[in-house]
Amino acid sequence: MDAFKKGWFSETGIHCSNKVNISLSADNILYHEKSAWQDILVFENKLFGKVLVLDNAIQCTEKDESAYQEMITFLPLNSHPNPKKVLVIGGGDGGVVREVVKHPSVETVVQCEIDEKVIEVSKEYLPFMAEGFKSSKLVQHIMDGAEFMKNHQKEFDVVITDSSDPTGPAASLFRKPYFEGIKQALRPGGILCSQAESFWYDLKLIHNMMNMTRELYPVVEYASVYIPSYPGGQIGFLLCSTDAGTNFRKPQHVLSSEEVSSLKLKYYTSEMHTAAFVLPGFVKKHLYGSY
Ligand code: SPD
Repeated sequence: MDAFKKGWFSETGIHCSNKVNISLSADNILYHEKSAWQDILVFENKLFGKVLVLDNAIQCTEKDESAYQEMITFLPLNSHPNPKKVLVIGGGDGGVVREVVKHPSVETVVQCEIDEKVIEVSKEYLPFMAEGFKSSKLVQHIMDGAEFMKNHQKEFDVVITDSSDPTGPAASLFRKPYFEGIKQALRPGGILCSQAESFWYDLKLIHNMMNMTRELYPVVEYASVYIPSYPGGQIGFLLCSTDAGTNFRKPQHVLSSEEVSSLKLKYYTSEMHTAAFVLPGFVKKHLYGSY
């Protein structure tokens, strides 16, 4: 694999038009195989810890995964008045399920992951994320989430899409029919949160995602998170609500510092929730039309 040169892993992603390399020293390769769906790599870096890579794109590192998993989970869950049933599409490493099951009002988490191998690899090499799989709240299906939703209408309070990049097995998760499917799967007042890439490299894609979902949902927002191991050091989430009264910037439940600590949250606080919607001027102008 070209990505390994002299002990370094390099992500040369489509985001960066193959003009930027994000490199981490691969100090110890723990696993590298092709599944039926994608290339799966796990290695160790002395600074970032264990690193999961799918099809040459870094998915998570031990050092900063909490930022992604907590925000993609608690932004939608704490924007809903009483989330009881949650659907996670993708998320085979288990980090998002680990966070969803922490939420006190959540009774059931259904997960649809298409690639069983990612779950197996995570259980073996990334137990700090796979721990969510042990929860009795979890019902797991190895299948395409879009197919699953066709037979599960008006069933979920929150749908979370924890996908890899918009190429390969995840490409359809960034298109309008997928967001129409989620709308059907949501109960009244339901909320969706989807991985929506970086404003530094994917502003056009984010703009398209927001425009297509504005035709389906009365409230559509983009929230931003710092993740040093992703290209641009940043990634964002698309949040849509079926309830016109939803204000994503104002969490329904403000967490006390005792709650932040008992939920073992490292990145998410109610302040970070609100701050995630404050965007740089050029991003705000492009996505919302004014500064
Ligand atoms: N560009 C990489 C985006 C990765 C998003 N998926 C992360 C999976 C963490 N559970």
